[in-house]
Amino acid sequence: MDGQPTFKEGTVKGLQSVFNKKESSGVSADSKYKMDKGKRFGTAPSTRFQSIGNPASKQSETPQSVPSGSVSECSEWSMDGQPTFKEPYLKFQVPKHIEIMQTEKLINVCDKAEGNSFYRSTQMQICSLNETISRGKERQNSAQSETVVPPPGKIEFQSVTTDSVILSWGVPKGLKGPKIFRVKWTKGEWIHGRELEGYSVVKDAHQFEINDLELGQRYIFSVATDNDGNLSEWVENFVFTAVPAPRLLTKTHSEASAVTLKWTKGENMEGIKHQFIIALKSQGKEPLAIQTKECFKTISNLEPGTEYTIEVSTILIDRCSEPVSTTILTEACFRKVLSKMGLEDYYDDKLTLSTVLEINQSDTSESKLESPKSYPEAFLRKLMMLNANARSVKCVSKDVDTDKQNTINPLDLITALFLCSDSFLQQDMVVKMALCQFAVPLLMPNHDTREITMMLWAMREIVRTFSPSKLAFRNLSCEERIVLTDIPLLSFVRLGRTSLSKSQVLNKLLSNTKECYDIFYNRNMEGGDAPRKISEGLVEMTWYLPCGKKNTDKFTEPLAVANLRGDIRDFDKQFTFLCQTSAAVYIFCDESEIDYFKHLEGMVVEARLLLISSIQGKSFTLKTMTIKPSLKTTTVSQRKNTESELVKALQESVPKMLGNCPVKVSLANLADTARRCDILVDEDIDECQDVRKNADNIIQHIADPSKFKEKQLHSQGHIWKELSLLETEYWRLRNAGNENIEDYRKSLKITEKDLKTQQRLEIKAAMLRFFHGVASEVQRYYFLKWLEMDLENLSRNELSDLKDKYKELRETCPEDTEKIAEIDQKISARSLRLEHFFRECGQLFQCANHLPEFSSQRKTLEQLPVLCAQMLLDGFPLELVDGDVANIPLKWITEVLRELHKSMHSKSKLKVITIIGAENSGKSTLLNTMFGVRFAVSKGTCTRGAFIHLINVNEHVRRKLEYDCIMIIDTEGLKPHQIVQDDHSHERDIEVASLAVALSDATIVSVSSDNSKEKDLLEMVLHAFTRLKNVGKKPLCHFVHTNMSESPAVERKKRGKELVKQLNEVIRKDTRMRKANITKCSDVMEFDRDTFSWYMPPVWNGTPPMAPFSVDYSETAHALKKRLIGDLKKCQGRGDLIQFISDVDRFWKGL
Ligand SMILES: Nc1nc2c(ncn2[C@@H]2O[C@H](COP(=O)(O)OP(=O)(O)OP(=O)(O)O)[C@@H](O)[C@H]2O)c(=O)[nH]1
Ligand SMILES: [Mg+2]
Repeated sequence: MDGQPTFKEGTVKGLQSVFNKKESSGVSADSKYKMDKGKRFGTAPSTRFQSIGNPASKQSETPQSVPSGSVSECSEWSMDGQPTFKEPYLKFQVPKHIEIMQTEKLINVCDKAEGNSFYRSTQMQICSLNETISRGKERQNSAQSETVVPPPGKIEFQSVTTDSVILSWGVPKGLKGPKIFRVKWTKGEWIHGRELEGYSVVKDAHQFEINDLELGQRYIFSVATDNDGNLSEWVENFVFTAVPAPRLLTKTHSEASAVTLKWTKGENMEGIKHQFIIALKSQGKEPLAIQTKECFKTISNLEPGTEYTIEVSTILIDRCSEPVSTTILTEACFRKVLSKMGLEDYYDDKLTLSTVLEINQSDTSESKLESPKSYPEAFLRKLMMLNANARSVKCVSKDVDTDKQNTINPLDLITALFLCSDSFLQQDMVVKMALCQFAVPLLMPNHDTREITMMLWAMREIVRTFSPSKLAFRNLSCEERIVLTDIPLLSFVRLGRTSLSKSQVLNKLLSNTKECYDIFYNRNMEGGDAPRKISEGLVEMTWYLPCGKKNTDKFTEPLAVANLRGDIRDFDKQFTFLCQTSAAVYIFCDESEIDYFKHLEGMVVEARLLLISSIQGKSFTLKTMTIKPSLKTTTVSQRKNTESELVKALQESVPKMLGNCPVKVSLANLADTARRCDILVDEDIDECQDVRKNADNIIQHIADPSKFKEKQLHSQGHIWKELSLLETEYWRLRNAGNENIEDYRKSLKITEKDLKTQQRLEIKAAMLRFFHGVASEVQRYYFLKWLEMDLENLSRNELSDLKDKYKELRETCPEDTEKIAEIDQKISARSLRLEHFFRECGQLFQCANHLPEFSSQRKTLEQLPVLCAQMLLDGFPLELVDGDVANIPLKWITEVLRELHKSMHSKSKLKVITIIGAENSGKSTLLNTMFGVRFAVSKGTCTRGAFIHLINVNEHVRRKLEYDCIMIIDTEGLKPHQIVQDDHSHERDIEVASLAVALSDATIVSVSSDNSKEKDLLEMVLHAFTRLKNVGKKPLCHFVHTNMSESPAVERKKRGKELVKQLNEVIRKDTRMRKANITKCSDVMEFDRDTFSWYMPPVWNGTPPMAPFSVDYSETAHALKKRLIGDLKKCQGRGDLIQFISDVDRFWKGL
């Protein structure tokens, strides 16, 4: 009561003070010197305290050094009254003037103390600052009039945690030399009269750390300057120790208008009564706060498709912790998202391929994107033309807000389109996306039905050529249907949000070149940062395929790579599926979240698990993780500080993870796992599976394609071949010699009649199955697709080898025509594709009139043209000229086209575009790119004969263009060195080209970049143009130079002029043409001197198979298409399909 500190009940286990020491180890004076466990006051947790050296006193003379953070317990007292510390604890110096009498609990009674004494609670003095105080008092008394000890500056708190505080104070004004400060603190409102929590003396430091405080409590701190025993005024400040924040906040469920969250209590909160406050924030909305006692909460009435930041804090009495937060995106109102993109009608009534391929405004005029409703079409049109920029669709407005509203994440766009497309358009999109090197959907979420679907059917059409190490060293490659190929699967997923873009890391990992391809769409790309509303949970897939060149390939073996969009916590099914199917799963996560994996302990995981753990997104460490029997992580790489270091580490890790015998699986075999994980498989629907059996049934009976054709497709065998010879001879009179033409033709007719009697109309088992397969309208497309794919699988390797040999011979020994003819024959014999089945249909149909009029078989056969017409409308090509016999089954074609005309309600005014040119010069590829069609271009196929595709003109532009559809004719390549054969079939290429030119309104002539063959080729082209007399019109003509590297416009113009010169030169030297009064190329074709010559860049932007399709190629093809469509309008009218039928008949016979 006399202003001296007294002791209350309790025990002081030790009294320590730590003085600022400069560590001998070189640790700066700022280092924290930790005291022993500290004084324990009453029931309060032990309090550790540390003084933190003042940088200004670094040169402190105090000799002892104490290692930073060492804690010692005061255990005995030295003779001079100073406490010492037992080994291994270090000795601390306690100021001499503090006389420790006995450890006791302290209370502060010296708020305005002139000196300090310490009393036991029994009021018995146990420690005093006797000497100092008395001396101090004296001095003070005497100096009171002279000097007042300046107090320390304001107390500030450098750090406040749940159990520690670092306080600092300012330097006392005007005080020189070493300084001593007294620090005392207590819990509660007032320091005066309260039980002291702690007391310390700090020398030459202005900072002090106190540990082991109670959480969420108000602490008052007082500091006074001690100048040689004289105390200044006490400076006071208070602070609340932090309340522990809740932990592991996760979203357990979310839908359009509600979300359920759970979390765990903060550290050390067990047994302490507290609550939580949930704050809900969203841009443009009033924040909302909800209080709860539980560790979970369902929040309802949220806005669909909106991003919310949710913060949860602990509340302890009136104190609130720091919040833990998470951002959630409520599920969008699915239909609303579709409606924004103008797709709502297609969710129930799916988009089809033929609609997408229609000619519309974008082919006739420059149209700008005006709203998100135009995005789907813009994307699809570009994708159909294999434009690798297809995903960058955005309408630009001047207004930033409108701009933001119009932005749609391309992943949402792609998801919406897949959900609104029929299975065949899906297949087509996937094939084209793969060619553009876009990742394709593997697991497709439907936020409407909450189902997830494995897109196996959609991926079935992807065929890729690559060169794994076992083939690379022999310079070979293989062509494989990717879903049937056993390839190890690597999955990449994330836990929580990561600062790093997983997709971008993957793009860098999988790109062979420095310039990385945007395989996976990522947040750094246009629209990539827009919130994903319906594509969360999407698993995309791509493949790394080696080209076999050491300097190019990043990996020598093929890899399948899956990428889950969204947090694994939200997409359990997808994550489980990936863990069960992948060889390795790489998980991006933050170090602080690793505890989450405890949830997975004991789970059966087939894949090796790897963590790419980051510390607040700043550095990354690769760790392996096992969760059985319990969670264990092992670091396998040093810390990587940059993205490129991480990519490099991953590149090294992948082969190591896969080892020598990685788990390889084909996607087709993963369907069972998907079903077990409650994931639907797109091809499980009845209409797809029922006809699969039919197709399988046909395939099972094909051991040898050529024998199969002989036995099961016998109508197209030798009789048809001989009949074709006779027919064409009847029209062309090649061997008539001097014989009377009438007599000669009569004799041919007699032979023909004989042959026809030998024709047996016998429908074999395979054809019966085929008819069964195509009978149902719903199932037809599935059946044809199964059969087409299965047939291709059957002979792909053999045909691919034969085609390689053929190509090699043509290039190295073009004069060895016999050998070339032999291989050509083999290719023809071994080929078995859909067109062979349709040929058989044609032949059977042509003989149907041999059957009794009302027989069921005849009825079936008579239905075939209708089916075939429907197929054409659905986007399958039709064989116009049978490449094996060099003939057109005229009756059949006529009937099919007539049925087509009927199906189009007699609105079939058409224009015809054809392509002719050098073999293997990319003709089919160009047409496919221009019109999105599917002429055969795979490694093992070459076009034989001619095929047609029909493209509809959209209702909106029909009137403008004045035609209803475009017929596209792809033809067999012209071969400069003719194959010697005795049956004139070697003239097939030129006949086909001539027919195509005669039928066309516009002809594209494809000239390969190989100059040595250009002259021969131009000669053949001109022959094709002049062979048919009396056609009555000249087609528009464009010359396309394929595989051209960039050349300046001036040079192109020059080359265009040279080309005209070259053509005229050929005509001048050609006697046949001169005879026909043709003196210049403009006599046989229409062309614009300045613009008729086109230069197509190489199709691949880099080295395939990892290179994407060239954007330049696609855009040049688009420009050509637009030009042609515009020009076609100017051509004189040619009538409708009925007219076309008669043209085919007239021109084929008149060749
Ligand atoms: N590297 C490269 N390959 C190309 C290019 N254009 C086409 N190809 C490839 O060459 C092969 C043949 O292309 P097609 O489009 O079938 O050529 P085509 O002229 O129709 O061939 P035929 O019908 O057999 O005369 C295919 O594998 C194409 O992918 C090109 O510019 N560069
Ligand atoms: Mg072709």
